[in-house]
Amino acid sequence: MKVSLKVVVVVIGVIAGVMVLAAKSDTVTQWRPSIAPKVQIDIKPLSNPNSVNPNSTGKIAVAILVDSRNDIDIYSIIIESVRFLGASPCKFAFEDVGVSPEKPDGKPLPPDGDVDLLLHFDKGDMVFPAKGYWTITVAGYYRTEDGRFRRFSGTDVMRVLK
Ligand SMILES: [Ca+2]
Ligand SMILES: [Ca+2]
Repeated sequence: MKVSLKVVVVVIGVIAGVMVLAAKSDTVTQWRPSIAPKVQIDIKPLSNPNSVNPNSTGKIAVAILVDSRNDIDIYSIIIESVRFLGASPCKFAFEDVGVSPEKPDGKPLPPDGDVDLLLHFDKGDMVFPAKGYWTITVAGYYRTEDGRFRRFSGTDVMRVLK
C-alpha cells in the first residue's frame, strides 16, 4: 500500500514537472523583444534635403521601406495608426519607390524590388516645429502573425523652411 502511494506521488510529481516545463516553453515561444522595431523611412522620397514649407498647402509623402530582412510585413501595418507630426495618412499606396540620395542633391537610388508603403500626409493636419533641421519620428502599429498589435517607428531628418 505504501509503495503504491509512493508511485502515485512520483507520477503526480512527474506530471506537475511536465506541466511546468510546458508552461515555460509556451512562455518562451510567446516572448517578443520589448523594443519597438525600427523601420527605414524616407520623408519626401527621391528628395534630399527634405525641405518643407509649413506655410504652403499640400501633401508630404513618406515612404516606409520594409524588406524581407525586417520582422515587419509591409501589409501588416495599420495605416490609420501611423503618425507624422500629429497627422494620420490621407492617402496610401503599396509600391516600390526610389529612395532619396544620401548626399544632398545627389542621384536618387532606383527601386530595389521590395514593395514599400507610400503614405501621404496633408500639411493642414500637421503641427510643424520651428524653422531648422529636425529629426522626425514616424511611428505606428502593425499586426503580428499571432494577431497582436505592436509599435514600430523610424526617423528621418526634415528641414523646416520659414
Ligand atoms: Ca527624402
Ligand atoms: Ca523598395
